[in-house]
Amino acid sequence: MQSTGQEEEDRCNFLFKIILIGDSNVGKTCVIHSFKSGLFSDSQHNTIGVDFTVRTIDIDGKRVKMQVWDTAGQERFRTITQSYYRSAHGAMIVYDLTRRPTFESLPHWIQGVEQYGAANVVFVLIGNKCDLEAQRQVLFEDACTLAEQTGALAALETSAKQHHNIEEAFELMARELIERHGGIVHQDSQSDSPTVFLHSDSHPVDEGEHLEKRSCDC
Ligand SMILES: Nc1nc2c(ncn2[C@@H]2O[C@H](COP(=O)(O)OP(=O)(O)O)[C@@H](O)[C@H]2O)c(=O)[nH]1
Ligand SMILES: [Mg+2]
Repeated sequence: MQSTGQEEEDRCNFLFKIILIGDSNVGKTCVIHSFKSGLFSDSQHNTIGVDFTVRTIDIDGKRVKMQVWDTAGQERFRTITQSYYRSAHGAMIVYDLTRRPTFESLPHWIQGVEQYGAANVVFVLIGNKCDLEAQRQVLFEDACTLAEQTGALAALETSAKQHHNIEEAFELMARELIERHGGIVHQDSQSDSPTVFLHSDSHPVDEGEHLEKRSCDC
């Protein structure tokens, strides 16, 4: 028997709307595609209009539905309609670590989240294309510093192409959102921050010095 959409909805414990923003060609659509299917497609993604993808993940036995929105090209003009930000719980702000100007755009995108998003939107900085190490133009440390200065939850480096750190990025976001929405995700009752497995190239902002200097290992 096929379940109805409503039944499906009822079975999940949390539903979070996540938006991806950042300059054109940083890999936002590929990151979403990688999260959805684990696949990478080199073809152009020129979808017109705003679209979203849904994937339900399991976090410590809780079913968390992640509704992930793609700008679908609006960012080319650096103007995203305000409605895109509306009701977003989390934002992934993506830059291309092989193109410094896309990193320098981050304050612009953060400002958009602050201006149009809800007061408590959680955001992370994502340096994508870490498979292109030889072409790197942005140090991970710089992203960590910016994350700390701007109140981002974390800075992470990903490769949509190699499906590296993609799951971790969404899981990190999901755990923080569960936490903020009253869920109990702690495995370790001694800890006062969510227990999240992190690759060496992710940097939770409030975890202190031992995570400071990291480089991408992909
Ligand atoms: N090497 C590499 N290329 C990527 C990666 N992610 C995306 N790309 C390429 O970057 C280009 C832009 O990707 P796209 O997802 O369309 O960017 P968007 O405009 O931010 O949605 C495409 O040619 C992708 O194939 C990655 O992790 N590594
Ligand atoms: Mg796109």
